[in-house]
Amino acid sequence: MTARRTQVAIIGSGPAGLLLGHLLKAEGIDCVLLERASRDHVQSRIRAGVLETVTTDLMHRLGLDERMNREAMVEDGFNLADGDQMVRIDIKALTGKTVVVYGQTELTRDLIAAAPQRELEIVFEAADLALHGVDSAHPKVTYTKDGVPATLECDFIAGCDGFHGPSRRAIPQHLAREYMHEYPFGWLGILADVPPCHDELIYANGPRGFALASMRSPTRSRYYIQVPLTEKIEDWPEDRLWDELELRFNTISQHGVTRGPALEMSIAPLRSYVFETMHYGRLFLAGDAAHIVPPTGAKGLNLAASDVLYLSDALIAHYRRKDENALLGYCDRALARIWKSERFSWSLTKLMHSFPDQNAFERQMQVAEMDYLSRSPAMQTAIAENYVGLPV
Ligand code: RFL
Ligand code: PHB
Repeated sequence: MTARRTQVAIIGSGPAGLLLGHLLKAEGIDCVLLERASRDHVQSRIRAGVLETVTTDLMHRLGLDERMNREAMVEDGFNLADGDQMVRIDIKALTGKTVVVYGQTELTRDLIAAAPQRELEIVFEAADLALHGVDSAHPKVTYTKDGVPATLECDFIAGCDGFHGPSRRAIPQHLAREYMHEYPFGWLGILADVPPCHDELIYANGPRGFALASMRSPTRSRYYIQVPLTEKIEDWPEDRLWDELELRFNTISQHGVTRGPALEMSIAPLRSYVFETMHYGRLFLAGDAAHIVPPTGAKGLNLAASDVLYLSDALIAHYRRKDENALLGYCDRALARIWKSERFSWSLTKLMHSFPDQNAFERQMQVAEMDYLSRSPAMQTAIAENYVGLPV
């Protein structure tokens, strides 16, 4: 049995946990990250691709932006298509801001690579993790590493362990409220080393359902299509998916779809979820541990970034100035931004997907909204300011 102490025990080394760990360490606050998966597993998960300023600003502030500055692609706009009609949302002209394409995988790698030199300890493969005494003055986390039981005592626990992690369950049900909305489809994604079909992202709706043309670099593409929840990855040989992507994008994209061997293919269900409260005793939740958005609009990782910005501010105020108000205000401050991102992701999902039980009237509502959007700078601005990220 090993036992030791830190100021903040951080559970999970996804973007939320890693960013929080670096932000606290930069202020001299002691913390340890406990991660169930292996380093290789964490570094190879293919997920988000689009970063808002809130996320890139954190990387700048941490001085961990060198590779991102060099490799990220700055996007001045993106496209919404319905059938062959495509509307370009000029986010730069409409908001003065841009987003960047830089994979979550790359961000995670940069944060993990910088951990040793910043003396940020990450315990990978921490098994059987459990939270104790979160409503007491002496919380602790127990886990097993290489078969040896370990205890980490701390002042605070940051639950950054994603949707399936144990932190949220440490909050008594009767003190919390759950909001859940499930969508009747998932996204099938493919990553391949082929040039993107278009210079900017295209979110496309049409009679065959939703599809997204995204990218990671000028030579690496990321595509998604909407699939019924009953479908399995085995139902989708690569050629079937490429055929489908050609049908969706060849008539509307600049360069047409280039096929290539898949580096990764996976199916993710779509859901909207908020867990209120994000604070109980000495436990604070951040990122996917407390909320999920459907990926339409690319908000998930960026919300994790705004949560940990607020949480690190609050912990710094506690340790530097003994100011408890920021910790008490964390949940409300985070939720105000979360609900607006929930709304945007939900409304873009509704506009851009084919719903199995959709009737002719509901389809006409999508057509009318796209037509309105194509003619209304006011509506384009509303979409653009949400896409680049609402103020923090
Ligand atoms: P993560 O990334 O899930 O990290 C949680 C970590 O906790 C660990 N963990 C545990 N550790 C110890 N003990 C336990 N018992 C544990 N249980 C879990 C896990 O192993 C993991 O390492 O949550 P975090 O940090 O809150 O980050 C959230 C983001 O990962 C997520 O919101 C985004 O990926 C969502 N998302 C997107 N977000 C964007 O901002 N832009 C995008 O373009 C975008 N595209 C996407 C996405 C998510 C997708 N999927 C797969 C759901 C596209 C897709 C397809
Ligand atoms: C991605 O490139 O993985 C991506 C981009 C935009 C989204 C979701 C995912 O809205």
